[in-house]
Order: sequence, then structure tokens, then C-alpha cells
Amino acid sequence: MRRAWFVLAAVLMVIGFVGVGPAGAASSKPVKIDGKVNVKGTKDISSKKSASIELEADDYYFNPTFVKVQPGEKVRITLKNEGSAAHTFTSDGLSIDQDVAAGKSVKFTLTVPSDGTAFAFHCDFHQSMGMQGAFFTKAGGTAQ
Ligand SMILES: [Cu+2]
Repeated sequence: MRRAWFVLAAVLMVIGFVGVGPAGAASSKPVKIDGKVNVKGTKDISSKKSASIELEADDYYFNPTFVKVQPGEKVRITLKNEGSAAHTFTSDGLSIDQDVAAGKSVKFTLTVPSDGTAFAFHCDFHQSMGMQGAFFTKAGGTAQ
């Protein structure tokens, strides 16, 4: 009987650790974005004045999902659609609406706001499925 309790305690501990896993991953969002977000990681390109980044659009997420940049930084983006659906990179704040067909890639440039405001981007077709992300200059706050 004593052994059974021990085993139960051990099982509960394992469940506890597993339970902590997803919560920990969720807190790895450096800035908040309204709605569901499929998080596939963060890339830091803020050490460069002029940077380029390859952004993967897939079914249905962006990778990286969060990009750390410098205020005023000019970023050359290669948007690669590795999925089987069409996607877009859309930022209302920066007036960007870039379509990319399945299997194709497009290049464009964006300039990070000089005041360092974090801005969100999303796929016009799949935003509600969590296909969005953000550029930010420092962690914390909510992307616009
Ligand atoms: Cu999409």
C-alpha cells in the first residue's frame, strides 16, 4: 500500500512537469498579440543596422513568429511559403499586404517604426487559426 502511494506521487510529479511545459512555452511570447498565436520561435536580428531575414509562412504559422529588431531598422524580408495554401504577410500598421502563393517566395522591405513600437503581422486568410506574429524592439507590452 505504501508503495502504491509512492508510485502515485511519482506519477503526479511527472504530470506536474508535463503540465508546466506548455505554460512555459506560452510565456516565451516576448510581446502580446490579440487572439490566437501559433508560436514557432523568436529570432533576434537587432544587432544589425540593416538586416535581412528569411520568414517562413506555412500551414498555419510564421517561423520565426517573433522578430527582435532595432527602432528604425530597415529589414529585407524573404517570405517563403513552404505550405500548400496561399498566405499573406499583412501589417495594417505598416500598410503592408504581401501575397505569397504556395511553394513561392517574395522579397520586400519594411522599416521598423523609429519609436520602437512593436507591430503585429498576420496572414489575411488564416489569422483566426493563429497565423500571426510580431516585430518588437523590447520584450513586454502588446504589439499594435
Ligand atoms: Cu495563411
